Amino acid sequence: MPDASQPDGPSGAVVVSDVRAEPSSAPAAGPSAIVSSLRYAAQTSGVLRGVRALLGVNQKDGFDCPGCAWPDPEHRATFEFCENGARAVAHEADARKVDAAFFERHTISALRAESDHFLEHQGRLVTPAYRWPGSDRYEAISYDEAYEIIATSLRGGTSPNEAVFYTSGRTSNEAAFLYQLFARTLGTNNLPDCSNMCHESSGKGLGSTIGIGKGTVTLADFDEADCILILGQNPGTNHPRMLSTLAAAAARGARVVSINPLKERGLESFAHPQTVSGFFGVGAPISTTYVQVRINGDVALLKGVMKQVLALERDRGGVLDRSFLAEHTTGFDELAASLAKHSMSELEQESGVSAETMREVAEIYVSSERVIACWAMGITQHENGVDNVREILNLLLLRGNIGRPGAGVCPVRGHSNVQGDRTVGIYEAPTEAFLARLDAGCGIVAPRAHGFDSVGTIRAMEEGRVRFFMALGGNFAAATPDTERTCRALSRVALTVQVSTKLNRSHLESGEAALILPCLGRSERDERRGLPQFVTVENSMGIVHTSEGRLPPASAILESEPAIVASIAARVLGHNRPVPWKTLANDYDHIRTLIERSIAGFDDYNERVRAPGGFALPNGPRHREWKTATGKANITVVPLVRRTLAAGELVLMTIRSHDQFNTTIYTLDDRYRGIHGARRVVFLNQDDMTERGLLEGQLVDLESRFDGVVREARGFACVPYDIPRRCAAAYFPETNGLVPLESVARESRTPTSKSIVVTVHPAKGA
Ligand SMILES: Nc1nc2c(c(=O)[nH]1)N[C@H]1C(S)=C(S)[C@@H](COP(=O)(O)OP(=O)(O)OC[C@H]3O[C@@H](n4cnc5c(=O)[nH]c(N)nc54)[C@H](O)[C@@H]3O)O[C@H]1N2
Ligand SMILES: Nc1nc2c(c(=O)[nH]1)N[C@H]1C(S)=C(S)[C@@H](COP(=O)(O)OP(=O)(O)OC[C@H]3O[C@@H](n4cnc5c(=O)[nH]c(N)nc54)[C@H](O)[C@@H]3O)O[C@H]1N2
Ligand SMILES: [Mo]
Repeated sequence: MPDASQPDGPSGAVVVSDVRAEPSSAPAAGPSAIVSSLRYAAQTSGVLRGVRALLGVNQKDGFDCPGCAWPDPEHRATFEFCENGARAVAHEADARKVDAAFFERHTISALRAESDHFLEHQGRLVTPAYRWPGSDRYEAISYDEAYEIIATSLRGGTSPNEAVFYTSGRTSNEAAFLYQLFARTLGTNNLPDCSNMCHESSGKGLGSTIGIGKGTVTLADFDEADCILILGQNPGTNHPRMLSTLAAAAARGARVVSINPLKERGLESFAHPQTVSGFFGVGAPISTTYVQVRINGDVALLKGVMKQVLALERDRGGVLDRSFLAEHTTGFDELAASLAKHSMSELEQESGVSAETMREVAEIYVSSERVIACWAMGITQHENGVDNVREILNLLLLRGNIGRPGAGVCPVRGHSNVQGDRTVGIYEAPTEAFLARLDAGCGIVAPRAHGFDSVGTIRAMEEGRVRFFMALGGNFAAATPDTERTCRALSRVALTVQVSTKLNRSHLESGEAALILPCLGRSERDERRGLPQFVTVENSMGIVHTSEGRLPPASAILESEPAIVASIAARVLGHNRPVPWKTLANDYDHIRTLIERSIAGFDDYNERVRAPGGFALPNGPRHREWKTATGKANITVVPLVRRTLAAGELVLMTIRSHDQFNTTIYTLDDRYRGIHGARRVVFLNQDDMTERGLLEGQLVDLESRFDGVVREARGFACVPYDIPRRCAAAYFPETNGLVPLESVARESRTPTSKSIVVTVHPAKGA
């Protein structure tokens, strides 16, 4: 029976759902959050295994929480976990198994009809499996047989650039390093990753302005900041541990300014589960100012705020950090001249924010000695995502808010090791300096031609230019844009290989032949020849630390990711070409020694990473060293973003619910936004609904139009919500089919998942 929580069934039938939307008035986190995560743990992994798993998260000798990349505080409470981290761990500790018998019972076409939620809840993958070309089933095979199938495919007729190696950001430094070394020795830079769809715009924007594609702050800076700006991020759901940091800052009087089209519960108030007041659900206010910008109105808003800052400088003087601007930056005069060309009313119109509010934010900004700016997907996933980042930098640079305590930039990463993967070489466009050092460290000559990014991979698949596709984690078919087209593109690939912990859409929407390689999860004990191993990861603030699983593996046969990559590389390239793969995989210290030799910043890796808390990678801007072409921090003039909507059109942002981790759907609820039991919902402004004659709960179809092509997503229940006019929101990945493959950010080529122009129509057949 189709309902609003399920994907369109083959019939496309639609029925009115019982979706309830009562925005929660309770503060984020707090006791109900803990109860809810423990309930989930008990359901999926059995109480004991679940609680043991939770206790191992983010302890000094435990494993890194796979939930997000927010760093751990120095002094950890015994229960330093958040609801969503707990859920991620419990989900991995699932006691159910997807084994040989499972694949005998289920055909691929039957599994295809199931929801993503169903697939992920079948249990842990515990057997390698192969689907022959033309077959409707996976068959259990051994790892060894799987490696032979891969080697045959890569040795026979696939040229290196017809092979693509995708990575999702949960992969450890050790596995990622071996993986890119394998790809580059084979002869390709086809190393797309989830970053291409995530913080690529941050990397490009930061790299071109301050010379490093990463943030500049550490956790300690949050204790000193007077003002924290949070743009396009929903930490209550996506980085819950960040709320403790924000609540502490707000409690000591720091100003927290949230810039978001939605009033997100977690940003409004927060109850810390570890404190008594938190336990009784008394919420501490977090945001002192909440600016409800319209979707993609951030450039206009920031220009307005900067105009006000310059006006304050004219009125009062002493507002700008003149000596910093002179010594450390370029481009200030051009910025000031360009701001003078825009009128405040124009900026009000494009941002949807009043001049008074911009003035208020400017006042807060100039009266704060130390300012940090944080952001996430609401900033990066727009056509002008890179410019958004540059505009944030412009504001900070005006008052020298980089390279001193309590100030700086903080792009809050998503996957727990997505930043580390990039550091150790998962990148389709590596620099010459990176490759030269890798060549010297590993005795190879890496290819110089840049490879495919995520969107480029799909285009190449469509054109028949990809014969082999391997994914180290992730869910490529569901996480990428233009779902139907992407699935068709994937089906043209001769062999697709997924290294995974759980069943997902990418196992079903695969190449002509397909392999599933199950692997150990991060929470599990990883022993090589009887010796326990740990891996290392880099958090959002450039700190590299250890992660060591404690739980017994879901199955004794499961291989680790580094071992799987090493085995494949040895089989394809030869045992010692260019490095002794098996020796490396048998003792991860050897991998780290090789990383130290091959990548800048990892001196004494094995020693330093064993120190409590790990070590920080070099970060020039922290010391006001700018590795840019000008040798300075670059202030840039970015074009004003003007919204051009035709009559009836809305801008749709695709966002995460509270109970999902990317394409992994834990439950069908989104508690803080008051949604229960449904995911196919669209949040709309009441006036936009009235204008269209739409009622609460009514089913609608969404249409996006791009270059003359119409894309459709059917059967979404309308939810009136506090969102600016002509803005709409719905969940990812259900709406990925609406995101045109060609609609990407300039420079970063990140899909524009937060600004899709759509129209809304009463559902066909409802
Ligand atoms: N529980 C959980 N944790 C996660 C994840 C998860 O799925 N679940 N995913 C992980 C990953 S990979 C990532 S990248 C992060 C994502 O973390 P977020 O970026 O917080 O995730 P989104 O749900 O995409 O939320 C985007 C936010 O930006 C706002 N927004 C959208 N468009 C605009 C805009 O134009 N301007 C402004 N100012 N705001 C806008 C939305 O209202 C929303 O609050 O979370 C990580 N952590
Ligand atoms: N419309 C829209 N699309 C988006 C986004 C959006 O906001 N809107 N966000 C984008 C963003 S920010 C990101 S990061 C991407 C995410 O893209 P991906 O990283 O590709 O997707 P995930 O859903 O995180 O991957 C989940 C799968 O990873 C596997 N997995 C989990 N743990 C492990 C492990 O330890 N090892 C291995 N080998 N596998 C594991 C499981 O099988 C699980 O099914 O999606 C992007 N797509
Ligand atoms: Mo992400």
